[in-house]
Amino acid sequence: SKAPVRVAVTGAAGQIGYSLLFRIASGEMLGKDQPVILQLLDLPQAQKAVKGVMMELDDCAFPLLAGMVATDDPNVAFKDADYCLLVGARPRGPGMERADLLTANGAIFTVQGKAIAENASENVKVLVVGNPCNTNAYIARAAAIKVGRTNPANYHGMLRLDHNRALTQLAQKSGRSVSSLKKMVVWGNHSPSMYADYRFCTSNGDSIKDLINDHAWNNDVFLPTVGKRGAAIIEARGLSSAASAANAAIDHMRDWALGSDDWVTMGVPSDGSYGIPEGVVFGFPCECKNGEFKIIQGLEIDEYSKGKIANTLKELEEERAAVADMLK
Ligand code: NAX
Repeated sequence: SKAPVRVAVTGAAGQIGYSLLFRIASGEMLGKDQPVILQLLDLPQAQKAVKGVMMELDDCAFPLLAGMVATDDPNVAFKDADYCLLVGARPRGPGMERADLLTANGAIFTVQGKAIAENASENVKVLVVGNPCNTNAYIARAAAIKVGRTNPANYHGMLRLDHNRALTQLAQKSGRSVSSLKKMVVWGNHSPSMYADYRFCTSNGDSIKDLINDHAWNNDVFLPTVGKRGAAIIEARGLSSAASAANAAIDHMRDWALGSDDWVTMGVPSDGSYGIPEGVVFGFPCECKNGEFKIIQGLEIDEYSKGKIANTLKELEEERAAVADMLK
């Protein structure tokens, strides 16, 4: 049988943690033959709640759960970690400006990026879920680069929830099954500015764009529905998306680790592809194989798409400018 791998999860006492940890421990993320050790980070005041979650994990008697650690120290949480899911973040409080949110999170993610680079496995794969997730991933990566050791390409932000939201909207509109849809992509920031692009999307070889053939629906219904889905969930549930966010994190990590036969949207540090400045953590279409990901190259970007991509990039550039001083 395989040796256990170490999976660090931050914000372990939160809502997403409560959906995520049980699925990781049951083997849905890394495979039904891969034992895992969970290394759970949360704030000091949340340690009691983390203990409660660990009691429930114990009570599942998961065959693949080879150990658990709870801590409020990032150096302990990330020690020898093979996978890090950074879920915990500073939520936007009443009267908090966007810039305050960016700097509050900047402080968290500089510490965590450094702690990962100093303590984790050299091949660690990092996924930031906590918002603003693209810029938080950018910050963690920048802090990690100062340390060295880990691979700067392996600091990702989560766009997969947007990708999955888009797939279901398209399936419902086209009458095709979600499982038949291939080659979806969401460009840019995990925010309402993201550009869910189904120009390349197919269902059993048929073009979804041709099947739907409705530009007004794309612009006036589809994009706003996907972009504002998080707000719609809060409005309906009184709480932000949690199970679907945990599901997307599982999907992202599973495909990255085990491979995928379809395109998947990942927020990855740009290598300059499609004119996105190097290092900006941006939603791109990717393929995954043997534990590696690659940005799909050579897709045609039409005028409408150019405008959408420029718009979401502009927002990310503004976020990057707002945290630049912290990364000096
Ligand atoms: P909760 O408030 O339920 O849980 C957050 C947990 O993180 C708490 O237990 C808190 O104590 C902990 N925490 C805060 N700061 C920490 C730190 N410095 N180190 C370790 N733990 C820390 O939030 P939840 O609903 O679980 O959401 C977590 C994050 O995911 C939020 O930032 C949220 O905005 C973000 N989301 C991201 C999504 C995405 O698609 N990328 C979608 C869902 C979600 O909105």
